[in-house]
Formats: sequence, structure tokens, C-alpha cells
Amino acid sequence: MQPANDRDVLLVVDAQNDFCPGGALAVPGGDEIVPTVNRLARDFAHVVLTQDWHPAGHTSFASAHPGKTPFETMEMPYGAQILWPDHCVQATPGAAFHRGLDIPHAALIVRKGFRAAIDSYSAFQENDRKTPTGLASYLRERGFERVTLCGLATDFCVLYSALDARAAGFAATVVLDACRGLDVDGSLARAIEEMRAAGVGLV
Ligand code: VGL
Ligand code: ZN
Repeated sequence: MQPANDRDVLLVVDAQNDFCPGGALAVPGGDEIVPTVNRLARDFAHVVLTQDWHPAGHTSFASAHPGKTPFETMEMPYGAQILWPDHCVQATPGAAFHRGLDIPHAALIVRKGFRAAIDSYSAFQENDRKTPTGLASYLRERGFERVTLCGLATDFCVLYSALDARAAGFAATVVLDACRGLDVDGSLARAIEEMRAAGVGLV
């Protein structure tokens, strides 16, 4: 990887307890990335964190839909949505960052998924593909040109954040050994292909 400079920002996606072993929506090996992410963050002067941040009863929770079970797909007004176990409920321990995450110089935390009726995998845009989080404008105003991504989960929030970074005109690179995937029905292999096709660098 080229050295990071003032055009570079590191985006650490959803390094939260619920995505780690023992959490409500555990990503296999999710906690293993923490030391790698901390090391990576030391190479970046500029770091942004994202935090999945759902109200109780969020529409992406299977528990919000009688008769539905986690990992089923359901048609929402904005399109197909995988239903998840309740996770990352606002201000609960599961929504907190992993205790080993050590990035004191992170400048911004982008919370997403806080609207009860829309899920948001991407740090840039909610799953209706039209409600912006404001991150693209922030990054442009700060003068960043290249977004390096790591975190959880490779095949959901990292994937959509990387694709949207490209769509917003940024160069994007995903550091795969600082990510772990959920792999729902082959979603991990598809994610790698989609990112490659969109011009996302994979290292
Ligand atoms: C995520 C599923 C639901 C993620 C968030 O961070 O990848 N996945 N909410
Ligand atoms: Zn979520």
C-alpha cells in the first residue's frame, strides 16, 4: 500500500461488540481484526469510525415482523432486506465499540441505521439508496480523495461502503485482513467480485 497522506482517510466500519464472537450478530473471527485495525490506524492521520446504531424494534430485525426468523429475506418499501437478529441497539453494550479498539485520533463517528424504517449498510447511503448520511460531503470538504476501509462485515457494511465511496468519486481500497465476513448464502465471494468489478482495490 502507498503511504497515507492528507488526501487519505481510513474508514473503520462497525467494529462493535455485537459483530464480535459472543455478540448478537457475531461475525466469525470479528474480534481478531482489532489489533490489525489499531495498527493500520497508526498509519493514518485521518480516521473515521462508523457505528451501526438501531432503535429498538428496528425494521431490519426479524423480531419486528411476526412469523419471521433471522436471515430470511423480506420485501421492504425500498427493496429486499435480509432480516437480522436484534443487534446494535442504541446505547446498549452490544452497540459499543470493541473494548480493544484503540484509535484515539479518530475524528468522526458516523452513526447509521438510526431511522426505524430503513436499514443502512453503507456509511454513505441508507438501504433505500437515496438517503445520504452526509459522509461524502464531509470527506469532500476535508479534501480527502482516497478511502481505505476495514472492519465488519466484509460482505455487508464494508462492501456497500466501498461501493458507495467509488460511486461518490473517491478511490477506495479494502484491507481484507482487517475485515471479516458474515457469509450469508455465498455473500462473501459475491462481495469480493462486486468490489473488484467496481474498481475497489483489495489488499
Ligand atoms: C451489518 C448486518 C446488519 C454490518 C450491520 O455491519 O455489516 N450487517 N447490520
Ligand atoms: Zn445493523
